Amino acid sequence: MSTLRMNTTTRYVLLVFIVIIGLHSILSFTHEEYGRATSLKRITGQIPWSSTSSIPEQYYHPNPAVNATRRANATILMLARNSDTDNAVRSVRELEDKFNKNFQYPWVFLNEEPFSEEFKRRVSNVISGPVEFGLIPHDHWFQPDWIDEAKATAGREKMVQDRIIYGGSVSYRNMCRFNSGFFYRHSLLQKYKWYWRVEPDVHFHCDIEFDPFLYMEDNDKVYSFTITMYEYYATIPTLWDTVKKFTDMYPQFVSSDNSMGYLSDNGGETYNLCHFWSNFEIASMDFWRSEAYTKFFNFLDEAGGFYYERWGDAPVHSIGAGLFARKDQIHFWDNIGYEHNPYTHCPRGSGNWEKGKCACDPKRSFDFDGYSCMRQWERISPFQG
Ligand SMILES: Nc1nc2c(ncn2[C@@H]2O[C@H](COP(=O)(O)OP(=O)(O)O)[C@@H](O)[C@H]2O)c(=O)[nH]1
Ligand SMILES: *[C@@H]1O[C@H](CO)[C@@H](O)[C@H](O)[C@H]1NC(C)=O
Ligand SMILES: *[C@@H]1O[C@H](CO)[C@@H](O)[C@H](O)[C@H]1NC(C)=O
Ligand SMILES: [Mg+2]
Repeated sequence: MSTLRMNTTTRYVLLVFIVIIGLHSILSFTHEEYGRATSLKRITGQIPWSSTSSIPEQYYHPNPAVNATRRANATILMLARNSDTDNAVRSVRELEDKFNKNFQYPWVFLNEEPFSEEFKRRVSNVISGPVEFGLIPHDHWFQPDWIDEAKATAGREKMVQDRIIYGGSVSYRNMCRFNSGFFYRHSLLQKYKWYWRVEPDVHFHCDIEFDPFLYMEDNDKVYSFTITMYEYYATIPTLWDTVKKFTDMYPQFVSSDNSMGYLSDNGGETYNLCHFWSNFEIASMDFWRSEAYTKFFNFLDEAGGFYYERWGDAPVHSIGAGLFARKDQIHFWDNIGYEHNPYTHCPRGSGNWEKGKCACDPKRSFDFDGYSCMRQWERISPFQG
């Protein structure tokens, strides 16, 4: 009986094998793309364990050495409104699943209004470690009295006419100014050096089984990003002139190994609008707390461009980090697959996509988009994947 079954099985397996080989040959000849995707050369080129990652093994979890003693002085930070509850919960849940369940870094949520019980309950339910909810002090959020409201109104009306995104919004301007110069002064954040900024409704497409904070600490980084792009000129027409006035006054703050080659195509005369997309940031708050950045932010704030124009925290952070830090202190995370509508960064470096089990399509990564500033970044910091 059993011999007969073996024979039947063997014959069956052989038949299936022959059919597959036949199909493969036919497809390879008739479909060029199929042939390329399955050729032996290509398959072996993609074997994940033969490739390297840009993050050394020691930062990966589980690693007894990391697990036992080392933790970064870090928090995960989200600014949100009560109306963001559903999207906030989704972002938190995703980052917990992909990263924080293995690390249990504390979360901090900030809002200029008290968080609702519903927000706190829903968010706490999906968090593995400690969580705190903070109220933003009035003066850190709202438009200061010394802003000329007539001028600010005229600026907003012009931007509405010109159909600039968020052009008519005061609350958006409050948010940009807060993110530029205030969040790291909040009392709940004083006890931390590092933060990871997360927004409602973002997506993490890969497992993040390494500790990005410790990597930054050990490698003397201060700022990091996943996506870089051009800013809308109409939101910052006088920003660069203001920056130049500041650096003329305080040349001692500008790093001799800065990222001007990323920010400007003509040695600093004009801004090329490149910036790190700040809805994702892993960075040092001590860098923002430094004398250089503090004086820089105050100088920009006094110029009033957060309200007369619509200066974003992304160009402000990018210019601050780009000028006051060394370029090697700014890190690009190829291996963090990240999406904020409408753009996605998907890992492209050797083995990063496989190692992170990424769900995104690397071909459609924003890095390759004409609107990406990756070329400008790689001009000063060639890609090492
Ligand atoms: N508490 C609070 N958070 C805000 C407000 N406006 C925006 N945010 C938060 O600030 C971040 C950026 O806002 P978002 O609407 O996503 O701007 P976009 O990403 O530039 O389109 C998100 O984390 C929002 O939840 C606001 O008026 N109050
Ligand atoms: C990490 O630490 C926890 C608590 O100390 C322990 O239970 C767990 O087994 C450790 N995991 C690894 C991989 O070392
Ligand atoms: C964490 O960093 C903050 C800001 O630099 C500092 O005040 C605090 O003492 C640090 N905590 C630890 C445990 O090192
Ligand atoms: Mg957003």
